[in-house]
Amino acid sequence: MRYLTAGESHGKQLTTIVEGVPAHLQLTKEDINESLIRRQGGHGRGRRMKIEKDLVEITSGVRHGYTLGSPISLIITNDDFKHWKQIMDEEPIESDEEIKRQISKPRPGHADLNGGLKYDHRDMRNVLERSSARETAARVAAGAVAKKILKEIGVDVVGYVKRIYDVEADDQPSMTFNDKVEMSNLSPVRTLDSTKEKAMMDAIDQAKKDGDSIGGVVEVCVEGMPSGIGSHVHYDRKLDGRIAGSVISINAFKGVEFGIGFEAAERRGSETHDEIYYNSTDGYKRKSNRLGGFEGGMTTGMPIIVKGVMKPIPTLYKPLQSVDIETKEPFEASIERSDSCAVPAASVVMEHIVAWEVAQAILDQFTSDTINQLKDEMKRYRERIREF
Ligand code: EPS
Repeated sequence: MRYLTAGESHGKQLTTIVEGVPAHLQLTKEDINESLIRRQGGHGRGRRMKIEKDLVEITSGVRHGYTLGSPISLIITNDDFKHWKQIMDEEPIESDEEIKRQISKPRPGHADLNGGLKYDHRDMRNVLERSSARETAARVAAGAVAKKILKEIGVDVVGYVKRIYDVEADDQPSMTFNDKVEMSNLSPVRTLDSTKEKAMMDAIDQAKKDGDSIGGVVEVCVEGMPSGIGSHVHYDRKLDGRIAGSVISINAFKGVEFGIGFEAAERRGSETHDEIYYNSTDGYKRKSNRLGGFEGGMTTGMPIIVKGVMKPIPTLYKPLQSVDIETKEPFEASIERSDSCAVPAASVVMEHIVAWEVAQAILDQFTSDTINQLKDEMKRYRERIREF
């Protein structure tokens, strides 16, 4: 299974093509819209999210509510395009002079300058339109398809906020998976720790008042995975490696860790690894999950627990120093409309990105021309490893 996305932030539409989805999977646009709507919310979002109503149109690969096994194309229209038609239209124009809202002032922290240098775009709008986190809507659409596949084989994925700026949510070890889904959906900052919600919102409001932005940490939990998904035999088949690469590819993400992660550096081996037990009902089990569900690039059968850190969004009302590429003179960075904190939305994005990698690894491992084939194979595999 693979996917491609296309689309500029203020262009006509975002397009996702997903290829390799098993046939006969029940899939409707409501399945995808639910994810898209979740991504749009969260305290700290800017005005753009009031303009957009992200709803998907399925234009291929699905007939009468079921996948055909052919490529699925998903379209999300940018409602803001009507305000940008002149600026973003694909038709040729007489002279470059006519191009409005050209950008010659690169914003620190964005792709503007590096992309401008690489692709020789002196109007750096040609870079920022694609580097914008708007693209994550298209990735969430792909992830929503992955989540549907996973649901059929008893694997569930949820993302939530662990930290915003200096406010850390406590772990909720007794919370069930469904509670996590419900709590994160009810919380304006998508956290499971309701006692920290107000402090998180206050931190966002304060940053906004100061013309600044803040980041945070999001966590994704995957339940229902059998052991042995991924592989130890080659670097690019290690599932934790694939997830890590994919998480870092989310706009503004700077770090990733599984389980205790960086804390492992401060612990002894005896306090780090997860001891192995066996009983005939469950098969092999661990009493702890310090390694976040991975050993040797493969799942251990414990929940996958992965965190990602998002830097503060670099579009600031509080100016940072930069250089105009036309005059080569210093200036204080231009003001663009922005979110002051998109960490709650990023938890939804990361949930879908992790779901994609997990589903892809499963489809790599088992025959999956049809969803029933995949279900049968997974059932047999779960039985085999229980008796191993
Ligand atoms: C973004 C800037 C803002 C965000 C946008 C990402 O958009 P605009 O420049 O139109 O105000 O709202 O995020 C989205 C559009 C989205 O769908 O998440 C940026 O510069 O990355």
